[in-house]
Amino acid sequence: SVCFAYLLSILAFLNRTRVFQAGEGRLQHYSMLLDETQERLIIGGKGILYALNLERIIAPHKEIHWPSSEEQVGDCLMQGREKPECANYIKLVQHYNSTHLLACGTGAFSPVCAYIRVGRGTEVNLLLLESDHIESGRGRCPFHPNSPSASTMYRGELFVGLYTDYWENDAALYRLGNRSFIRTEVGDRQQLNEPKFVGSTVIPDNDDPADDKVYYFFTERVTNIEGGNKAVYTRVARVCANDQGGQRMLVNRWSSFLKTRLICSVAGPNGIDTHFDELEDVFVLRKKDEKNPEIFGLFSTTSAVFKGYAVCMYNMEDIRAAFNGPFAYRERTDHHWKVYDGRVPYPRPGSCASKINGGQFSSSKEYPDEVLRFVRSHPLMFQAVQPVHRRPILLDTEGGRKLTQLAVDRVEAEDGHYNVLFIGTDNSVVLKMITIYNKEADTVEEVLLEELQVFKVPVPITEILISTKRQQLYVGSELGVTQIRVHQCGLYGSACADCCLARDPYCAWDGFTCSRYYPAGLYTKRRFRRQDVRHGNAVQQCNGLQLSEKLVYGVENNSTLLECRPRSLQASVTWYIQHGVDMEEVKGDDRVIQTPHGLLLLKIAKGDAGVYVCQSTEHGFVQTVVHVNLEVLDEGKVEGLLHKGEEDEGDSPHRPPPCPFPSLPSAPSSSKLWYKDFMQLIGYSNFQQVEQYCEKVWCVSDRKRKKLKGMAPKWRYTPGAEQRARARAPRHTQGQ
Ligand SMILES: *[C@@H]1O[C@H](CO)[C@@H](O)[C@H](O)[C@H]1NC(C)=O
Ligand SMILES: *[C@@H]1O[C@H](CO)[C@@H](O)[C@H](O)[C@H]1NC(C)=O
Ligand SMILES: *[C@@H]1O[C@H](CO)[C@@H](O)[C@H](O)[C@H]1NC(C)=O
Ligand SMILES: CC(=O)N[C@H]1CO[C@H](CO)[C@@H](O)[C@@H]1O
Repeated sequence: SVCFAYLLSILAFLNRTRVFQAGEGRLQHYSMLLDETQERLIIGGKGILYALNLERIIAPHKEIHWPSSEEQVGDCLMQGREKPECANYIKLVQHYNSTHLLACGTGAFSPVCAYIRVGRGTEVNLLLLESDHIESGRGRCPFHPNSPSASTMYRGELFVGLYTDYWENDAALYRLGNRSFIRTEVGDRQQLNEPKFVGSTVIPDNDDPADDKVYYFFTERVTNIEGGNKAVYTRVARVCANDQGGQRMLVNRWSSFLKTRLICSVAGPNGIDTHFDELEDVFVLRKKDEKNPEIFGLFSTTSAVFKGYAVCMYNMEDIRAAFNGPFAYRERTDHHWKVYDGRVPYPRPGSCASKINGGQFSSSKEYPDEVLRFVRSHPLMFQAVQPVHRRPILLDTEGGRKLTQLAVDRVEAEDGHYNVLFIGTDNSVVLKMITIYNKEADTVEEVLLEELQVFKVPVPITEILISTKRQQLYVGSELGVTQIRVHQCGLYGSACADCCLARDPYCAWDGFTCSRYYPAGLYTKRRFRRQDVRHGNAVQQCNGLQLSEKLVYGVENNSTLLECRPRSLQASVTWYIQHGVDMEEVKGDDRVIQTPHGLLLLKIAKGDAGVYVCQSTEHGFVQTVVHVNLEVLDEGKVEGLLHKGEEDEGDSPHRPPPCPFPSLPSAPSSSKLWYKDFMQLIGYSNFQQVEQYCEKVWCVSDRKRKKLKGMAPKWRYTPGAEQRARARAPRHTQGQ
């Protein structure tokens, strides 16, 4: 299937992708902003901002240059920095208000921010840097181009996690408003300990905006009992968006900062879990219910046991439960964390100044000191957040490639909703996958739908944005940005079975071809669609439509091969023989041998005739690949028929079989020699058409070829066909 997917990816590259290439080195460290209302993709690069057309990113675009001044570059070099670092890398672009974007850059180790005027309506092409209002970017943009940061804009205020200083000693979660700022405590390792910021987002708690919370996702170091600084954990932290800090203490400091651990682990063989603790990327999948998005994390592990990647999914319900649960507490840093079971002051530390507290507090500045002291000394919750199903929805332990980015689309299919994962790698590939949870077995099935190569040369993918509205992905690397449609159903071919087996929730068979699936109701007419993402059951969906069926003639006492090659190489194959509605598994023996090409029957007997069903099993899912109807002719009759075909040109009601199998030496007595038969048999498997096959094998005359052409097999399997097929078997006798 990897090979198949690769082929698809090449095809896909031809007309599904568009690549925007920026100037040399422009996109080394950059930021991307999707602006769906204005149909723009904003990219902040090295000393430059691009505004691309979302529909066609290679259409003529706007750009503005914003380099560091010579003086700034000079200062930067004086400080001993390398030339490439001494530039204005634009690491932050956010919507600021209805007329302006906020952009911040590293400014050659002297962060700067500016407002970019963007057009609306008729001025859609406007892109203007307000160059007389350049502000300091400290606390908004890191100094170093490589430094991790995460930001989100909410009601005109910027929430950002970053290193705020030149030496990268001061990590902080900041909020910068019109006149005020608020941040985590300087140098408080209980709050943040060498964090690597990955993402942040605002999620409402209920219908009261005063309870809206900002969530930050990051990794940090944890001190173990021995006082060493070894392990890394992934954290989710949250603050109230309206936090005003304290009045006498915690002035300009969060009065609501709490954090806990995000777990993503698998059970090991010896009962020891392997934890994926390094968060690589996070994706917040918004739903109609804004309060309950699904959170997806892409994690890696560098455990000694194995290296690999995992995707875990979290419910807001579980995240909230952890924050509403007990606080963690330890007597000294060399003690274990325990549940804090003392008195918790009121209002509950970490809650927002809102109606939740009876409207008693209009601002956190009114909170009792006791509450502020508590939150300051107990920032950690005792309960960690477990992923949905308590396990990853996806595991990648193959090694060889790195997974770097994650985006998720929620797709409605005939049999429910699917989360389609788009996972960026370090070698220009985006994996498009779905995962299916089996409740009964408590297992997760991963289905690789497509492997999309988005750049022609291998390069790490550093950004994936998705526009659900446009059904497009925007995939960034240092080479440029590729726009790619999230589906191309036509690639799965026009057959019902192929479309169904692809299990792509975007696609369904519409009676003619594999095309985009739209749920009923979206269009007035409900169309005829065949789709089964959960099981890929083509037999059920496409029965009587397009199932692969074959008629094979075997000659008594000779050999024949019943071909069956599932599309996926990982699939295991089982053969059945059909008896009416029952199917009996074919047990291999000296005479009946399973090969990678199909079922080889040596020294066929009359009793071998019947309908053979080849089923492939992959990840516990069973698919029927082909039905083969084997008819057995006796040797003498075949000989007779061959001659008869030449003598009798008339329209005989007893027509000869279209294509008997070639002559072969009689079956060897020892099963070890069967491969000779086998090699000879598969030598013909390149010929797909029966006529071609017959020509090759029998070298029939032109006259005869014409005759055979009209006899291409038309047999299709339908229930009860077995009996009919038998009844149809040639009844002529020798010498007729
Ligand atoms: C948006 O912000 C910019 C920069 O502060 C300001 O000049 C502009 O007037 C604001 N626009 C609106 C509509 O408030
Ligand atoms: C900051 O200004 C915006 C408008 O630009 C306003 O909506 C918001 O309420 C202000 N925030 C604070 C904290 O004053
Ligand atoms: C097939 O072989 C068996 C012995 O192996 C023989 O008895 C039988 O007559 C053969 N059948 C035909 C049609 O040649
Ligand atoms: C029709 C056909 O292929 N017949 C062959 C079966 O095998 C014998 C040897 O056992 C050949 O002689 C026949 O030609």
